[in-house]
Amino acid sequence: MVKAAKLHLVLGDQLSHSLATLRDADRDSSIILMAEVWSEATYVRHHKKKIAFLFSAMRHFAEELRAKGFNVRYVALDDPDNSQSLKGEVVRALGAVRASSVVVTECGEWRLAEEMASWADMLGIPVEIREDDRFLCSVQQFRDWRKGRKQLRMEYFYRDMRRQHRVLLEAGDEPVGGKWNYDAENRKPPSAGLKGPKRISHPKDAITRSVLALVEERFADHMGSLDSFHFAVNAVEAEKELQQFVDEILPRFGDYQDAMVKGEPYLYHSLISAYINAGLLLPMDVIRRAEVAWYEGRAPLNAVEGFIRQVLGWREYVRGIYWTEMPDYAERNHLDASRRLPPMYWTGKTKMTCMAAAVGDTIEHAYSHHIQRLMVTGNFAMLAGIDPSEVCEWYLAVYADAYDWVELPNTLGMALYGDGGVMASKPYAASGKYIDRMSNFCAGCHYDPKLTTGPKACPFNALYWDFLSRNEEKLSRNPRLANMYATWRRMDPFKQQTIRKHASQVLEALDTL
Ligand code: FAD
Ligand code: DLZ
Ligand code: SF4
Repeated sequence: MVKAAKLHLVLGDQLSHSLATLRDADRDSSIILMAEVWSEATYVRHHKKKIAFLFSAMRHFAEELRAKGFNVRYVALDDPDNSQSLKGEVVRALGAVRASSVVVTECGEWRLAEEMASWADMLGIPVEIREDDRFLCSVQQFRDWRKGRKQLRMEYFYRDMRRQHRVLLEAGDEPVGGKWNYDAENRKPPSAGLKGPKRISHPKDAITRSVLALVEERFADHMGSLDSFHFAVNAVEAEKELQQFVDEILPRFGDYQDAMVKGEPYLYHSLISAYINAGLLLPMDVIRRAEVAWYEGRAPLNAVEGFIRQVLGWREYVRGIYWTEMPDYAERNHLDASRRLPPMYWTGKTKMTCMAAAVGDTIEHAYSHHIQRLMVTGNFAMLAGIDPSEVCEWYLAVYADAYDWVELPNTLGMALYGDGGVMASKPYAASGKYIDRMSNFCAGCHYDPKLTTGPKACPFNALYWDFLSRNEEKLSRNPRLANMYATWRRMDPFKQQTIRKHASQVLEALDTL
């Protein structure tokens, strides 16, 4: 039996050489364990591209560790002895090597964190769970930050993070340019013919090709296709994408952050979420690269500040919300929504051009950008009163960047208002008018964004008023919705009734819209 000082477990979304788990890994006596397991690959029916990306990135990371001289025990999904669970693989590894303890970095999902907390008793040896210092705000720091605050607002958290990490700051504690937030200059509707730049692609090496074959064979019934697999699968490739973003794309990130264009899934977004979340890029590196682009005059402040706010602000904020609100957060359903998720979310087959585009991009790329997630698929699910647990399961399965810590607050809290206002100060509810303004979807749609009732009416319109009306008790005291409720109340009662009747027909026909 080999004698190992410690067994260092690296999870699939922990592919960073600076990971706390590896801090004291020793080339002579440590064993580094990585395992592809059925339990992690199927706790939701992950998109095929998400599984392929992660398995290929895991295998590349294991090779890099071996090249650095570490002893890596890598268990592939089709290894005949694979127990197909992380716990089972830790037990099996400890049967093969005599380690005195297990070391792991805190994971990103409550279900696994709970399981890992019981490993020490089960194994009879210490299991050291280290803080994940790739994040810029620890869970304890976030807990301290929110203590005593009646209302949580990302903007104040973000300013504190800017001060703490000295990002886009003048010599004192003042923001560069005099303002903390340049959103007023962002978010333009798409100009005619707007197209995003061509993205770099990466050659598929032997590791990726063999993972693609494995995923095709074992996960045939999962959503999505493996055609034109375009993901970076190691840090060098992810860095190339970041470089292209900073050099060519970032300057227009702010302007078109909220724009949506048919056939242009990426526009000016960075596409780095899957890489940061899996550990191939580190958030602070990404932030500093964008910051330097502004200091060197290569990107305007509205774009750079807007981008940094997403990574330093929103990303850290949602993680803090997740760990300080769980476990009951996942069960919340403030608006008592209970409808089933319509099949269009899985097939993309619908006459609604905006939904077909958002779901179609998702099926093809395991990606759609923030506004499609929030204002199209999320908005529709909220207006239609779809059960949050079904919506959250969908988002967790279909995006390559999805892990519970980031998906849940964004979906349940931001998109569905299922947490009653912890994440968002008001529901992000919008009618077809918003989608028409921010996209080119409506021009070619079967439905008409200007109509609220009748067979050609945009389904978002009647659903929007119906949503406000049926949730009046819970929402009408929100000052940010006062204007909308005033408009609704001023409406002729017959018109109100006609709209609500049409909304109930739309809800009855959800499967065939
Ligand atoms: P960009 O638009 O280029 O933004 C830059 C980076 O900022 C992103 O890569 C990401 O790291 C960070 N970021 C931006 N917004 C957020 C946010 N709201 N929360 C956390 N990080 C943010 N993001 C995920 O990483 N995983 C998810 O599972 C996820 N689920 C979402 C579900 C819903 C309903 C909504 C509305 C948003 C969700 N987001 C999620 C946030 C956001 O949509 C994605 O991070 C973004 O679309 C990823 O694309 P990008 O890398 O091109 O981002
Ligand atoms: C998402 C995922 C998948 C699909 N497969 C694995 C796997 O086989 N092995 C592994 O260690 N991790 C995998 N992951 C990522 C984990 O689900 C992730 O570490 C936890 O959900 C915690 O964030
Ligand atoms: Fe979507 Fe309505 Fe516009 Fe059609 S008309 S694309 S359903 S917003």
